[in-house]
Amino acid sequence: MCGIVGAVAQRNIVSVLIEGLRRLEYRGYDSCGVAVLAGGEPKRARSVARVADLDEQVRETRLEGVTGIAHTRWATHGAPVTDNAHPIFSRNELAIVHNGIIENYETLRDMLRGKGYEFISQTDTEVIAHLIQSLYSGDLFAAVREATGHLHGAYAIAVLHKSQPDTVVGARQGSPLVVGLGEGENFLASDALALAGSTDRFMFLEEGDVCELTLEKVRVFDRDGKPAARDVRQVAAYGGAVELGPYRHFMQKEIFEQPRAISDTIPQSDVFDASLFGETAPKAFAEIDSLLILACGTSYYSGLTAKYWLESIAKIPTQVEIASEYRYRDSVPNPKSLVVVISQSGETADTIAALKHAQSLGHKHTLSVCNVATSAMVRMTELSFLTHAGREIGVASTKAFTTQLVALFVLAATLGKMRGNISAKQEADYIRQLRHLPAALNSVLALEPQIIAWSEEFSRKENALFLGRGLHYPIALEGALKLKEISYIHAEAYPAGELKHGPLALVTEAMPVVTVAPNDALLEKLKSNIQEVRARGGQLYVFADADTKIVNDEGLHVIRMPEHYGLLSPILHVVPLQLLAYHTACSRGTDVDKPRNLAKSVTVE
Ligand code: HGA
Repeated sequence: MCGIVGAVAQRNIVSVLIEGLRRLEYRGYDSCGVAVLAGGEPKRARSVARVADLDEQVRETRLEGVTGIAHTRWATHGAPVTDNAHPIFSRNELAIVHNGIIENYETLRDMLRGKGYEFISQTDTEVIAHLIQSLYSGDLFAAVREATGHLHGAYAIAVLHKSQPDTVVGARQGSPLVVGLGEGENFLASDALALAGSTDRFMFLEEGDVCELTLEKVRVFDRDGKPAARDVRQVAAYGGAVELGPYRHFMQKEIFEQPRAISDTIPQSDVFDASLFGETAPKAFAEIDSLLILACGTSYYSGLTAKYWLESIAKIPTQVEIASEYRYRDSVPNPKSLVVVISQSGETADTIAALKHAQSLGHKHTLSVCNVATSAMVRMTELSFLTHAGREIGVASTKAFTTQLVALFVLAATLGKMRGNISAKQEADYIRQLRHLPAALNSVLALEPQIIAWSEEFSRKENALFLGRGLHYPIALEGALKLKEISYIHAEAYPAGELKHGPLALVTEAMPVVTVAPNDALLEKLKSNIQEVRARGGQLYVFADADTKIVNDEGLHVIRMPEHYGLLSPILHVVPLQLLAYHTACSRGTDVDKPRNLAKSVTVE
């Protein structure tokens, strides 16, 4: 989603700002812009196309300056048109970029209109610009601190003012912001990644912080308005371009990277040890009596899969909840419940807010499963388990999902062992199966040509049903989500037993029914569900384990998966669904890596 880059330097900073935006591009955006102080005035360029177009504009117009801010916008308030693109100006004196949503913008807008401020854009951001300008009397840092006291909602901002040519002021509340420290120059960004190449020394701002960057100095005030010292951390943020190699899209590359990503995520240790989750994990895990998993989207589905593992392997009651629902409902907190938050980026606004909510309700032990070591989420939880998926560029998550599954399986096995529910032999078997997963995945990836043949059919459909049972129901959900996200085909997933309670009414020849059919205890039940669909003329597309004896027949198309992989089977069964969504989207000619209306890290509510 939105990205922020800012800099104060003694050299023309425009190329650094544009390069920073390029590094944040993969997150998804619909417009972008840059502003610098040039000749004592803020000057800007904005584009509703790509950062490459913005780059062309700044070259053509020779936009140059030593102090500047830049932004990629994912519109929340106001269409993605030039007038709404950031930087937003106030009276040609102040420029601001903003990530987040200001909830009381209507009240503030009325108040500021009353003071004579004219609103050019439809954004909520413009109220922040005019508010700071209205409070400005020669000290931008002070004006921003005062302004933040009036804002409700979430924001990370970077601001500059024509009267203070060597200053950029930032503030954060609910959206991430980091300060990058240079030699005689300083930077601001919504993600350290944006500044790779410019610095590797960072200060991660905390909630409510306001900072002032000048050439030689960075000052931070905390939410109580007191000067605050924030640790400086050395972070080697890899910002190099990720190569596409022989692949057509990043999503395809990331699907094929899963064997490597999974092998990097599987712990080296030959035993399941609580300390894999953090120093205090052995004590924390001994104190808990249940789990509460909070996540959104694909991460929510990895949580749903984990519930089956946690309850069957560790015999520990587990509740899984969509983060944006949990945070706004009355719940009954159990301080002995371990709160597990799952997010690829560790910046997902809804999940972070749900975590804070759980903490405020008295939940003591928290664990994040995340792909970014420096993320807000990892910093906020007592315990963490890092997935090693590597950078995921495609908006539709693939390798982040399967590595989350590995992490959550390790959690279930670790808790199972601590609670005396798995034997030493069982533990050794699980470790062996985990180690063999990359090879098993390679044989699933080899099914790609058969899946391509199916995708031709799918690309002509407008609806699809996905069925799974038990442990594979969340995999059906994930398969339907993938298809929706990138091919724009309407897809819904059901536990197969639910078919006769409603969705069977939709089944006709025109409705493909994708079925995940592992050879597990529910196979016979699933076979009956398959017959129910066939009896109504439905077209079934079944991913069946080799040993299920489900074979091609009229109305029944089968791709044979390898032998059944026990409890880890969901990690294999999701892969052909990713490939099916991918190739269907390619046949339909959609923008696979950047599907319409979606963004990579969902940093707004
Ligand atoms: N609300 C602002 C910024 C949106 C944002 O942070 N998106 O990720 C706008 O709509 O311009």
